[in-house]
Amino acid sequence: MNKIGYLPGVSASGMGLRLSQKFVFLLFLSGLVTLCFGALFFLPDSVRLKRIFLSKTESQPVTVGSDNDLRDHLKKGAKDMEHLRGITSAKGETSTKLKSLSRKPSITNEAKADEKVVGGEALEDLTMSRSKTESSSKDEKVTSSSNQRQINNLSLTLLQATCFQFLKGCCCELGGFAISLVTCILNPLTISVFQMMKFAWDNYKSFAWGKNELRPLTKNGHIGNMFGGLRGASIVDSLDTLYIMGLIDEYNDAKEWVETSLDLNSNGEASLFEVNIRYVGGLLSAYYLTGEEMFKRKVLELGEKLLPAFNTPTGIPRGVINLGSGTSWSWGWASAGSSILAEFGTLHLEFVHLSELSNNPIYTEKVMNIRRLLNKIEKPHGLYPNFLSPVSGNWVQHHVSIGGLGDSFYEYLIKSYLMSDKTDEEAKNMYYSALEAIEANLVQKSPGGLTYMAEWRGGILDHKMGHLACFSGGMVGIGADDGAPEKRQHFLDLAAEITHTCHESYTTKLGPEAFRFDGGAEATATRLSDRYYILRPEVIESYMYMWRLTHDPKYREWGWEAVEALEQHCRVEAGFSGIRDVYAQTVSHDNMQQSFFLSETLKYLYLLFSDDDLLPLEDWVFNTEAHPLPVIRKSCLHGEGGTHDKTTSE
Ligand code: DMJ
Repeated sequence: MNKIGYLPGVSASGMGLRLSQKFVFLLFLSGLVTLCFGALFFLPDSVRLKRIFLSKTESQPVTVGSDNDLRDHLKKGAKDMEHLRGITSAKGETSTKLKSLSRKPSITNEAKADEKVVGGEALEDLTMSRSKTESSSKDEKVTSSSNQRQINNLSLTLLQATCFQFLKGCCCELGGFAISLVTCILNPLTISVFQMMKFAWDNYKSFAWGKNELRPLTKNGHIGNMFGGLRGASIVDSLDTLYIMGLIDEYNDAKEWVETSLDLNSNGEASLFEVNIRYVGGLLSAYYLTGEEMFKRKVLELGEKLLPAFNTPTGIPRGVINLGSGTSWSWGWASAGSSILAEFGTLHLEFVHLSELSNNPIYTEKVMNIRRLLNKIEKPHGLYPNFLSPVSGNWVQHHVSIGGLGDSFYEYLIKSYLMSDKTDEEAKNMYYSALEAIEANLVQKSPGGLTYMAEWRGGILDHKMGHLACFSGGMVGIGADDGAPEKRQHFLDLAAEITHTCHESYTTKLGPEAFRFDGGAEATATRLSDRYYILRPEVIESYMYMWRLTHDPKYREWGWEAVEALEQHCRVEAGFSGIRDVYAQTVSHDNMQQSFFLSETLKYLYLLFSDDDLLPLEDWVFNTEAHPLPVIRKSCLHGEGGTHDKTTSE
């Protein structure tokens, strides 16, 4: 029966509407039709209409014959896109430029032309120059083709999202339609990230569905060995991003796959850490955002399978677990059978929520036991080394890093405090003591005035910072409010300085895996082996937090630079790919679309360009894979209220 039939006084047929109701409805409807189709007719080139409304075979082939034609296209595109390029212009102008982006984008050139640009002529454009001055004119050129593609994409997405929604024709969807239309028109920045997500997802779905990650050059799936027998890492990692962006059909496909095909009875060597941050984190946040019980069932089933990893003399879990047999062991490469700080120290947020959802304290007990041991063990200069024996409970090596092997342990200390509604004093104290030790021993200023966090090897400083360590700008920022009040500004300054340094490492708008500050280097990778970029999120993550904390427009400006660079250098025919050398003249792709690109990089970009009330930081804490988990309100810790009162997600 038609839903409308249930409304009192209104018959199932529109004929039963009163005249005034009919009039309002028709007015609304015709407004939408006019807007939708008017948008098409006001667009500059009608060939595009055919491309949108006709199938591929019916549409007129667009030929881009000579290089001159192509250049004409590029020029035209560049002109139409001036307002978008303006975003990366002089600082003072940025906020005006950002505002100017709120005007409706217009379609410029042909998608076919874009393809040609990407595939052929643009090879020259898709190069990266190491020096900033060398690269500037090239960047201009690259920007025009990318911008042209961007605006086509924006317009297409706008038209698809709005017209398709409309043509579905359901009255109750009109509200959603209006909202997406407003969002599209008012915020082309978020819609371009939305479009990137859709592109990444669609290609994953076409070529790698059910596999862990997409190989976008060879157009096939990658399974890898991090998740044991678990599959669909990109699906689980994407659930919340799709949902937040309003990609509801895509979210529904993902949900259905999780329900019918995510097999948790797998055998194989899984990383406890990776399964926790991606699968447990992804399912938890999908549950909290949508309220779908199926996600809760799945995550509790998975959580139980992780528990045997903690069966060690100290309760410090080993890094690898067979989810089928429950046997666990340490990574072969970790010295003397040790466990890794960033791995066993990055379970707290998810495990506390597993206890919340299951009403079983065991998960919280496991992570509190880790916390206790770390709190009481002696620490060299107050620092936490990266390797610890799960047998003796002693440090195995004195290598300290805020980047790889250490990073998210520090992140989870402050986030545990925030997620506990600021009641977890132990986490807070451990965080600020650790930060004090980091500042005293690791934080350095380069000759060029850049602040960075060096690594520490038994007392000797290694003047290098990893891309992974760039999350720390955001971390120091979100913790600024809760330390000593007189240090608030100091922490905000430190956060801003680190984020600035990380932005500096993005010489070519994308940054290397590690960069150095010795031998004359100022945030540049000096080793060939450090020059790759695998679509990592950390720098953008810090932009997002710093934007939320300061509203300094430079963070959005920097985020937009990253969007452009991702489009120019990482977008390939069937998805996004990492690149092998951020300084190389000719781009070489690594053929991998990492699942964290969908989960983190694109989500942080989307949040960076969205209003602060989309997942407000007072109510949500992001796990290290950017899966939002709700703050657990104080009242529930004292047993007040049911499950539904416990979090802020409802
Ligand atoms: C992600 O899986 C997580 O952010 C993790 O904490 C570190 N590495 C990747 C992204 O770079």
